[in-house]
Amino acid sequence: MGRVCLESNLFPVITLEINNVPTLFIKPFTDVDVRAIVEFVRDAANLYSGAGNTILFIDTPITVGTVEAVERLNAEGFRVVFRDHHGIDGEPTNDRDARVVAATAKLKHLLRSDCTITVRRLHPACSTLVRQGEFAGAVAIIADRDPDGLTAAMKAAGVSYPELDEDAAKLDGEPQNQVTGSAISQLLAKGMAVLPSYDSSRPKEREESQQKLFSDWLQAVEGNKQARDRLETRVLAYDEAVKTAQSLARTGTEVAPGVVLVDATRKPLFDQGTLDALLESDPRYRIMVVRKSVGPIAAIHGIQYSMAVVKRHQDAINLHDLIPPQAKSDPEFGIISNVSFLLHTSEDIWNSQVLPALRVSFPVA
Ligand SMILES: [Mn+2]
Repeated sequence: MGRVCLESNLFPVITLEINNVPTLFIKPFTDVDVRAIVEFVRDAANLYSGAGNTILFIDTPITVGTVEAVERLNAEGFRVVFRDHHGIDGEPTNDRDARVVAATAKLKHLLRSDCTITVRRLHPACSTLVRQGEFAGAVAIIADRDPDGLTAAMKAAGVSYPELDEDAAKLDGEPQNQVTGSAISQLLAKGMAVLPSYDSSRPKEREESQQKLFSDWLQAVEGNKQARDRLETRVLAYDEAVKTAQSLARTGTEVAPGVVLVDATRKPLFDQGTLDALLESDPRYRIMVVRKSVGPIAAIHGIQYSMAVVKRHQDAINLHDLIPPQAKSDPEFGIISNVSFLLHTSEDIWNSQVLPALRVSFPVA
């Protein structure tokens, strides 16, 4: 360990060396993210001269930034292999989906058979898109910065265990199912559930905690007892967060037909999966909203509203219909949405656009 890697002063990043393969965990949204990817790969290539020229992108959201990073690496002579399950399932129904379809087409045109973009329905976990150790000789892996990205990158680099694919699908699913995997998987899920939320006064805190969590979990999978003990201490914090979620669930109010709102601004440390499960158990509710003082949008705008469609209504309700079709998913603009059943907005957008739409015409019963 320890030969890697990029240490940026501009922003914190999560990196691991998995079975000697430098791995960067990132969601490419901005020019800075694109630069981080390109520089990470260049550094990795310099450190490991002779390691071939293959770069694996796995579970990376298909954004304009992703396409740009792939184009630049391709132009620099790297062989980029792209495997992902964020493709649009069926016809695009809004501008955001259309942009993903366009970006997907660009990647497929550029990378041909090295580009596999499928859908979550067929591949609930990205680990099923790689064989164990298939990319053990890669120069670098670029992965999504979540447990699906981590498990897929580990398997690709050659670190796996029998239940990994099944666990990864749960880890990438609904919050209440994330903690239902194998014992080792639960340590990762519970650790993720109690990561500190992004706080602009301590911008590196969350990243550093997640870096340590990913690093300890990788080592625990490889059999390291101390790493496993450190993960167990995070489980104690998780148990507390479950209790807080239970008390928050009792405070939910219906703000529009079928829409329940919980104000968690005074109790930021709660378990999302527990809260979701309790709210979902009420048959009146189709959309759950949590008002938060923490998170990427709250860091910029003060407050954020995080919406999720109840599982049984996810086919019928698309939260992207609540925001202008040309709206960009970017915390700076007060909107984050990568999937149709999750939407985060600033308080301004919630009050001026989302809540009025929910009250007047949405969701269609
Ligand atoms: Mn994923």
